[in-house]
Amino acid sequence: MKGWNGRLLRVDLTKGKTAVQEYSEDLAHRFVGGRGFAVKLLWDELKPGTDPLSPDNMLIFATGPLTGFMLPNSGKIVVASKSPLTGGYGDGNLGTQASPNLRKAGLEAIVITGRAGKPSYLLIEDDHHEIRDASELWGLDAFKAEAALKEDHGRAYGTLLIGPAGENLSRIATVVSQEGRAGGRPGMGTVMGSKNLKALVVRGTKELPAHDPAKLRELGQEGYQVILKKDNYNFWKRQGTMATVEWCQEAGTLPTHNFREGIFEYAADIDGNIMETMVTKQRGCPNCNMICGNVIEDTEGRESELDYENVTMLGSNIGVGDLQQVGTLNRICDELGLDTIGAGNCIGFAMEAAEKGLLDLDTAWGDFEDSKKLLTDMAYMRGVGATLGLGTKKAAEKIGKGAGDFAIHVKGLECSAYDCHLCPGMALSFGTSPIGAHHKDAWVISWEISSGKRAEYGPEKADKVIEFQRIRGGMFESLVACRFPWIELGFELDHYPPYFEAATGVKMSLDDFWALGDRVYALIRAFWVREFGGKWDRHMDYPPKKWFDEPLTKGALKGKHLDMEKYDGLLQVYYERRGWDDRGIPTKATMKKRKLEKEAAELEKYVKLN
Ligand code: PTT
Ligand code: SF4
Repeated sequence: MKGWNGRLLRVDLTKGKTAVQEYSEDLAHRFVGGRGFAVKLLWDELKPGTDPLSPDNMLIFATGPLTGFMLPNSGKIVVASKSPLTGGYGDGNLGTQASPNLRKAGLEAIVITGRAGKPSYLLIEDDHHEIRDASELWGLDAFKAEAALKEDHGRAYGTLLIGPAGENLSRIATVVSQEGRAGGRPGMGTVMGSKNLKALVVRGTKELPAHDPAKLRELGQEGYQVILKKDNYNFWKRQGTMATVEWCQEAGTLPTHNFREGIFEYAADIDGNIMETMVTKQRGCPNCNMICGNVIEDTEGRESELDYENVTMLGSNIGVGDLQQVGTLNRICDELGLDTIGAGNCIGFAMEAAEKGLLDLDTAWGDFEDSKKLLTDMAYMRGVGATLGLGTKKAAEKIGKGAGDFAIHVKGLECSAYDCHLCPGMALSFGTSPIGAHHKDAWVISWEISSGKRAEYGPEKADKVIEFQRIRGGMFESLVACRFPWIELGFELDHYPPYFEAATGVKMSLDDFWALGDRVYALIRAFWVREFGGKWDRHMDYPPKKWFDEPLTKGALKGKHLDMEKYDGLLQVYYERRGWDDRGIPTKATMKKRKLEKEAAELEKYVKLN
């Protein structure tokens, strides 16, 4: 096999053993890499009903066939597992030096099972694989632990690690890297902590097996040039994702006070324009020439790397209208290894619960000191943080008294930063995302608002969600390349099939990539259904109740809310287009079309397929 090393590393932390395994060409050709590999491995090997925090759960890190080559924005990695937050399939995607290093160590993926007897870290140096003692790192925040590992091993080593949130099994813990990159929102850091695994440290120096190295070099150089010449390049370099604050404020979709208002009085104090005046440096992922991580000084003079989601969820959603304060909350999340989106939702939820007298908590919207304390308590799972750190769904179940009505999540994963009271297409995107409410698979909101049919529930919205899910959730997550060149600068999708062919020698058209996306989606859905069995129900694909029942309270969109019956109709169109039945389960014919006959037979053991 060219393009793929054809090898993955198995790590059993209970036994303290590692082993390299060759995988089949069929896996490479049918599932490509990244998310495709992850869901196939989880489907084949994880016993249904496994407790996500038990040693039996699998934690997977997977690169793709473009990783490690000098191709635009190819320095990312997928981290996946059965999620302790949702009980279903979970994954995330982050930029890290560990990713190209892993491929150059001759591996595409790492599959970790078991639980180490004491805090440990995994060291990979080409063909040397070792589980090492991490007792001295345990308890350190992610920045300090990373610095210690780099000091021991050198700066050329890539690291993936958890902070105290993962160690203490906060369910909203992510995996972090490079002081500002984080991924795995559905509790991937929690799973890592449950395995007593503090970090992965990776160095690879081998040549990658390219099908056509000269062509790859030529295509890569050309791709970087095309990106540099894109019209939006300079603006992107100045503001990155932070431009979205202003845009969302204008569109009335800025999460404010736990997704109640859609506009924020102090939006201009936390947006990309004000950030531009404060930026001290920029950081980003490997192999990228459109670096987008903007760093400012927080209230204590420390570096904090801002992104739209972080700033909104820790800013307007909890009422904090000072960018340096938001920077501090963001920095705390990165140090603790807490997902900013989950954390901002949990604090917003807590503030609303306190306001309604449902939670014994003396706080108010915008209270910076309380927010800092809540973050720390959620990471260490102490005090009220022990409830909130379970995520909004489970916290609401514990609190009772109708608290679930304002818990903003889908399937247990908190919504990212788009208020959808008047965006049914984006609500469908959250509803049908394969990991719970995340915008990453189908960010249709910009198209929806500019379409002139924002309030409508027409079938074209289901089509658009599927189109985006194929591109973003299928192609980019399986190639494991950053989607920003395409979605933010208009870097043409046609670049990717030639990259793939030069790397692997395998021809895949864009249509073939969409088919890959559909296969991955069908299998992820099968995974969820197998886990939930008879409890699976189409209502799991509904967005938060609040968007239906509690109209927006401010601004031009005051009074707007989603319509339950119309949403259900849109969901039905989505199911029909996907070849899924009324329950949202792929039919036998669809599984066959996606070349998943064996998987369909397995699924039939749990539910009857139509
Ligand atoms: C991602 C989610 C996002 S999505 C953001 S900001 W965004 C938050 N970032 C966090 C953070 O930072 N620290 C922290 N402690 N928690 C955080 N939680 C939130 O996590 C990220 C970029 C961004 S910035 C986005 S959209 C794009 N995401 C991509 C993706 O998902 N796939 C892909 N092929 N390309 C992508 N490119 C962009 O990458 P999750 P990163 Mg992140 C600090 O992983 O779990 O999906 O959650 O990886 O290296 O930081 O780059 O406005
Ligand atoms: Fe990373 Fe930003 Fe570059 Fe994407 S555009 S690869 S998120 S630095």
